Amino acid sequence: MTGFPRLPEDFVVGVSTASYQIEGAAAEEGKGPSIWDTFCAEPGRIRNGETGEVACDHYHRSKEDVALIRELGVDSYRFSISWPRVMPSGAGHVNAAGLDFYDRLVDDLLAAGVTPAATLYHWDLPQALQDRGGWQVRETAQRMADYATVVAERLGDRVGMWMPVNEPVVATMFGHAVGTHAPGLALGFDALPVAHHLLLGHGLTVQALRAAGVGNIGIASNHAPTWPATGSDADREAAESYDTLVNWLFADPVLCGTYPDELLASLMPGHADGTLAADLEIISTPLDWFGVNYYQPVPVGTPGSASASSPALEGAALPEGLPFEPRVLPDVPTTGLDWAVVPDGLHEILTTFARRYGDRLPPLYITESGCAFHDRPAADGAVRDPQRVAYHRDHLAAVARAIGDGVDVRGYFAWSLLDNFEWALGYEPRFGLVHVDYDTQVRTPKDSYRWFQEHLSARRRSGR
Ligand code: PNW
Repeated sequence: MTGFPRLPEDFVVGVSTASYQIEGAAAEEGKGPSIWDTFCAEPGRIRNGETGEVACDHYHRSKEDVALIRELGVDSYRFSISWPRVMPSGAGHVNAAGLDFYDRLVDDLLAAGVTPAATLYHWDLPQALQDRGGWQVRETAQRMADYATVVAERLGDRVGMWMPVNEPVVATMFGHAVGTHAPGLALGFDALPVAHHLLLGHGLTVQALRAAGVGNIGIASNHAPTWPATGSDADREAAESYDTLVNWLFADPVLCGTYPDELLASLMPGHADGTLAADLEIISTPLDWFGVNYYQPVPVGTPGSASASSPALEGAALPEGLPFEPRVLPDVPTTGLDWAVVPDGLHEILTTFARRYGDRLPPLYITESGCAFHDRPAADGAVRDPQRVAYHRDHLAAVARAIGDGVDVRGYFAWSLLDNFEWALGYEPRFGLVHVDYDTQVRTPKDSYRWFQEHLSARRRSGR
């Protein structure tokens, strides 16, 4: 196996998961339905009609999973809290069994010497709130802050890192613009208010957590370097508008309190009545750190080319009349999902953040990076995933290079601990360091798990 990149002594190495993707127990012990329960029940939404009803059955196996995390030797575990498990109808009544589950998980992690890192919203909105307009209405942002207060009062003394929202860009674009994720709305540009309300939910939650005495708060925001498909002026312009829409529309308001573009700002709620500025103040409440989820760079050109559209779009039809078109990156290695494997893209997005935001940028974390393949146990029971070992080695090395270039990066969370429910793509793509047999729920550490384990324990022995 190959070497582990040299990283600062106190650099955090972790693994991550999300509630709907691993927990199962979708209707147990008082949990209310989420928009993903609803979405999965609609025919044709999820590959092979799969659902998160059982998933990795983590709700009943969290002790076994914490043991896997402990044995892996990571510093931290990033998980998400299911809002409808804690508040079945999104507001008001609190489900004691739900809070108890996370309370035990946090205690078990601490007993294992692992720092709990909690995401409050990883896309599983209570269905009852969707019925009242979901993220299309401002009210949901306030409900999120109320929910965060309930969680902080219970877990605030023990959770080491907090992320209000995971990937507002994917929730906006997939969930509301093209409709391939729950709640399955294809609103095109009319999805922009959703972005604003998710960001407002983030900001109000940061304030609620601070008011509850909780610190070390960030965000887990997906970012992709955007590359013009060719050197033509038209492609350059197309790439720039895509970049604005998927990267800076989400990072600028959080880090600078502004939208990147006057036209986009003019389409946001509150623009006409002058309340937008006050919202942006809330959205830019200072963070202790900023988390980047990184998967792949995206080449972008003008619409109407012969080249197939980006695999990241999962076959979704884009709204008509867009000024850009995501493309496929030629001649690079790809994952089992045909996602491009480009470690340099991680170095690039980190240095781009440092340059764009300068002194306004808090320390960075990589809150997700990983790759899916169709892993399965060999005859001898081993799960050999040399491509995943190389993926994490090379992406950690890209982080080490960014640190060498002066970017303050404090940690890297591999996506994911376990193979899990990959949203609309179901169970076929396997992102885990641990293989899950969905018939038996048997967990089998892959070679990539062994690789992390070996190097993390060596790092620990040498005092890093
Ligand atoms: C993230 N893209 O989603 C999520 O945070 C995870 O829940 C998910 O399992 C993981 O990445 C792997 O997909 C993304 O198309 C979904 O670029 C799609 C994209 C990126 C991230």
